[in-house]
Amino acid sequence: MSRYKTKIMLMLAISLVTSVSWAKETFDLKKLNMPSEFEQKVKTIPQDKLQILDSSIPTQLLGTMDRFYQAMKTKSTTEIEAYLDAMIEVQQANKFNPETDMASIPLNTKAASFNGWKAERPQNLNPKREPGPIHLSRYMENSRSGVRTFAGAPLAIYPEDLIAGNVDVAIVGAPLDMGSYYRGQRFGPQAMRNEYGAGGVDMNTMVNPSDVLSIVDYGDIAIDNMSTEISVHHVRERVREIAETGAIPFIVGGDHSLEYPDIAGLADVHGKESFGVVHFDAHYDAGKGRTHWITHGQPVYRAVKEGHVKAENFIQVGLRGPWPGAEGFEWMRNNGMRYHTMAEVEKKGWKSVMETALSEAKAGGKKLFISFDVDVLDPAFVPGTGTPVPGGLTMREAIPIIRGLCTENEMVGFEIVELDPLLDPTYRSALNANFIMHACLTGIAMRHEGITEGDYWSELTTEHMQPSAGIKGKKEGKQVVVDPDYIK
Ligand SMILES: [Mn+2]
Repeated sequence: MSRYKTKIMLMLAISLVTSVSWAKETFDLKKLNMPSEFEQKVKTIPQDKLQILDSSIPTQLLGTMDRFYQAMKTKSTTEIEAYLDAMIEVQQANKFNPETDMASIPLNTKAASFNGWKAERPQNLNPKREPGPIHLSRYMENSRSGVRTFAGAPLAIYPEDLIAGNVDVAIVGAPLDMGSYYRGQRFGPQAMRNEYGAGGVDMNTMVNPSDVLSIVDYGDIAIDNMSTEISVHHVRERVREIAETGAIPFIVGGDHSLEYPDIAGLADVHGKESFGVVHFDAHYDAGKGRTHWITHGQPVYRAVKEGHVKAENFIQVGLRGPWPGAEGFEWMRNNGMRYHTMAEVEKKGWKSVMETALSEAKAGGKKLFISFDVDVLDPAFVPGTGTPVPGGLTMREAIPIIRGLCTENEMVGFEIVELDPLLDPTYRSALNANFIMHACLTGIAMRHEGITEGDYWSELTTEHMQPSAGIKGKKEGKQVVVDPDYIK
């Protein structure tokens, strides 16, 4: 028997077995709740054809089952059967067919440069230096001088640099955009390095994370821009490497596929189910059962499914738009997941929703990871993202909750994803992304200084204390003395 014939026989056998086992669990037609008029008409149609009515195809075509039955009212039995056959054909066409489909295009494992995208330079070619963060500017204070880095921070290249520098936060770029069909997120890290806002004092609290913490720019993680699957594996290794030194990884994407390797890499170090996640996003990103196992629409499902984070320690904030439908919300409910939609914000107000989310994050009693998709912000603030949805958070809403979460919880990591500077010819998307990152850096710095209340405010910047402060200043000789010859 030829190999081809064997294959056909095997397929026949498989389909026979599956159809037999399928027939055994007899399908209950009652489940369909068919209107009696329709039931009468389809009496002579084989029952296995009617089973298509239990799939999503009739509602995909006609919206609701009511509308389907309405449309069938004027049809004859023959016409209905033809309609069912057509739907069965659609169902079959959707499925993987080993005869015509390639499940994957195999990689060329013979390529001399198969791992070229991530192979490391031999370190002995580098000039000798003491390990530790390297400043890329010859100037003391001008953070715009030298080479641009995240938050104007010094650079670190190897884990030894993180250890020697006692680094608290390592900000690392992950320029991956293959997980999104709207590309350009790979330019996120360079846009955030070029824009300001991630460094310096925070006026709300008068805490300066750049002074309090040892922060570094850890460069960009190598990405195979032809493959999300291969890239996420390497991202996981690099996130793990940072966390192993005790530094908190801040991952700058890149698309939201990164949430999966970021969470998995942290779970490798801190332990599975050892931390909670607050996911800021217009979308819930818990898609499942798709052709590709990992895309920017599925990291949440994958992280939960592999057991890195418990659904009940997962909080979603900012959901809106057309996705998910009821099924997605039911999945979250059934798995103990918390969610705060923009609809809830409309109903209860931001302050109330923010307080609930903050207390839920703390109540978990776990360490925390924040996943911040910039599309949680209104497109007015971030037009530079691939899947914008109107009606989002303002910067004034987002900043206090991020700062609060990073102050009140022990952070294991933070990611900011989906910034696509190609879609925003202005500065604002990257600027706002930097200020969000700064809010979390500030929170971590506050905690470092012993402040653990998320709603802490600097008295100096929130109360002018006049006239008493001015009177006191005058008494102490601290007031400006008028000099009529000033700059003459
Ligand atoms: Mn997302």
